[in-house]
Amino acid sequence: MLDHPAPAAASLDFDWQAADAAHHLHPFSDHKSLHQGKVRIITSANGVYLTDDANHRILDGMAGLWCVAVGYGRHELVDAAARQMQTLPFYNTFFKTATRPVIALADRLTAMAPGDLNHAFFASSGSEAVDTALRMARTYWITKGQPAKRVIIGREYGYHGSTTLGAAAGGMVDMHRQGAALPDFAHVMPPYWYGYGGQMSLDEFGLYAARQLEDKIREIGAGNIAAFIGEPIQGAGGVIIPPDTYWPEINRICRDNDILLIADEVICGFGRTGRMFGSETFGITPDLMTLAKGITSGYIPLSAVLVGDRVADVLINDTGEFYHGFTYSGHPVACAVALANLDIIEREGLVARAAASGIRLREKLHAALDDQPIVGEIRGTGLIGAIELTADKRTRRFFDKRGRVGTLCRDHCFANDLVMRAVRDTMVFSPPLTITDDEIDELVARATSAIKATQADVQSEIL
Ligand code: PXG
Repeated sequence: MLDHPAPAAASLDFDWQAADAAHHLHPFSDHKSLHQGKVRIITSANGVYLTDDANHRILDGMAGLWCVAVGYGRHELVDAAARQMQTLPFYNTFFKTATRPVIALADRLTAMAPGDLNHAFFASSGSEAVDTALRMARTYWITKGQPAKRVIIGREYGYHGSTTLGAAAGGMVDMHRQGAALPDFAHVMPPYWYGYGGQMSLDEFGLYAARQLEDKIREIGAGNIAAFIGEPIQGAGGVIIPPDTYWPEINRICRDNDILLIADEVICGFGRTGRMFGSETFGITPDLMTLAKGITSGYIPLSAVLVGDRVADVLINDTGEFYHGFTYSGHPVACAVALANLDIIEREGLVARAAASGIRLREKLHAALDDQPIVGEIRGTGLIGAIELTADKRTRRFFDKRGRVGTLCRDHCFANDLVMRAVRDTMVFSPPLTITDDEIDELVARATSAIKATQADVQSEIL
């Protein structure tokens, strides 16, 4: 066993990597292969840059995990947390009590939200928000005397978190195989034109993919289905951006079949797509909306479910007690940080800035990478985007053994002090919304050298 270090002072001779390998189980990690290398220890961050314990300055093209919207090192958020901790570090919202930060945040979020999402329920993670939305959808139908309406339909490559309900709603088969395949969940194809569109135009494919939902509803029976859940853009599934025809058709299908529509905006919310919510970018009219990540820019855990009038009226007037909630539902410190974070987003015009920076980023990426043989597509909306690596640019053919080229490219990015994630062989990025033009140029330069190095590996058949 390793001695426990006193923080900073003993850190020089303490082997942090060894201690990590000995005692720390990481999320979504193959620990054996993790232990073959050394874990990278991030020690501080400012703006869009991370610093590691070897003093590398790394450009964070992922905004943490799609969450650090306002960038690192924002003292306003620290001050908001400290002030709230000094005044009231915790009180719950269960037994006829509330705190001012939670009320202020509910008021503000419901004013910002599109449509009639006039009520907010709080939790601490995106997964908990999804779990809550699914419980609300089923409770809605039970209250209305239609308990058979229980099935939740999600999409392949959808990601809705790691609680069992969220993982079952998501379309990640590896998660289903590890105990998260539940009855009363079904999945349809994602609107992934690059992968599945064949010779169809984008608009044709958008309708085609949406109508897979209609087919699935016919198969299961609308009388058995509670809700459809989808991310406006599927983030963790590889930044799958739907054609413009997709979401309006999904709205129609859900309405015609009396199925609730849940927009999972955990990644898309708070400006990521160039509008405040992805639902605005794509014309989605959700009954329920889940939010997390950008709500506090990741400075402290917080999530929310916004509830439309149709569901809220039933839950409030007819359900009686809704037996659901978390110790930290509406945590006052997290809500105070969220309010300060929204102040920054609004004051600095970060939503409009994300739209403009995204256009610039894609122009630069096209200029640098369009002629590279392994670059099949560059796509994005606002400051979320992807670069498809391909075995054949013309036919959009995937590499054999999917994921190996992507991993190689991700490692080249890391070696170039750039964080970009690989999803299969799709490189994905979502930098802080505060990224400057110079930093965009730097991101493009680093990504370009990583992709050229990957190209060279593929050509020399290092694989
Ligand atoms: N919904 C969506 C759309 C998400 O992207 C969750 C729910 C769950 O949120 P929590 O806070 O419980 O993690 C997410 C989370 C990745 C990656 O590697 C993506 C997420 C989380 C971790 C890793 O792309 N998204």
